Amino acid sequence: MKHPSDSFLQCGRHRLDLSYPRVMGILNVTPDSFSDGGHHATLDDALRHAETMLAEGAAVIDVGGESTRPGAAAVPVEQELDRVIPVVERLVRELDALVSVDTSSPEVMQEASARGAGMLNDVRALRRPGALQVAAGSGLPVCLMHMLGEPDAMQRSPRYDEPVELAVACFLEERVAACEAAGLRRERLLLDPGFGFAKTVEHNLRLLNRMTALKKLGLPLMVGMSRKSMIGKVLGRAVEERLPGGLALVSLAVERGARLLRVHDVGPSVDAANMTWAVLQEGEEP
Ligand code: 9MG
Repeated sequence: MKHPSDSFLQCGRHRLDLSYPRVMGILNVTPDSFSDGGHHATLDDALRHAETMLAEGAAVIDVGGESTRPGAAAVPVEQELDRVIPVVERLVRELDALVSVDTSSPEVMQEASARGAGMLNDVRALRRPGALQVAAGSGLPVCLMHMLGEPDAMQRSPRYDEPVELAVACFLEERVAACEAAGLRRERLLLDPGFGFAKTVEHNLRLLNRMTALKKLGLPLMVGMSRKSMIGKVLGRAVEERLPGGLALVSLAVERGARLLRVHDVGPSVDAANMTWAVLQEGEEP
């Protein structure tokens, strides 16, 4: 397997090798992701879950304290800090994990990077006031995701005046330019088409099929489709029945160039990604 030096992302103290597909495990620390009360129990649960995902092969743990589901309400920044920062600290200190923080708030980015987070994942692509400057100053890699509008309104009637993959590529190109202008070098960026964010099922399917349009931007691609409604709508499956459909999407995303896969079900996704990658390494038909 080749390890070109430009396939490594320096994530704080960790180096993330993206010369082959890697898996990011999702760790939601929103109240609806925990079954019961006590703060201590919640933290311990989060830690145990992260430990399991690392043992199953997750390269990164993505910690989020604000739901980005369609219709989700905004969370005050103090609450987001209270939810996220203690988890980041313990993941870093006790598990030496490479932690990504799923946030759009500059305050959370700042605090998380000071406590040892290794990556920032922003579904708003650093468009909140101050986010660009804080992210640039953090020295961390950043995932820029495409989304039109805000989570509370985005699924009402998403419309694009051009093929969706071109609209997404154009948006991401513009955000990369904004990052570079703010001193955040492109070597620190990952790009994400934002499956399920202001997109119909048809948009999502087309975007995955045509993801090579984004590969042309020359930056590592991250995707998140795990358990999303696009699987439910195509297959008629409830959330807890979406793993087989999700694994098919992992495999296709790897084939279409994704190098970081954000998932709930880490073990099966690692296998799906590695199996697909093994096939791809043997070359294509002439
Ligand atoms: C936080 N979050 C939820 N879905 C996501 C996706 O598809 N990509 C990224 N980067 N983050 C996501």
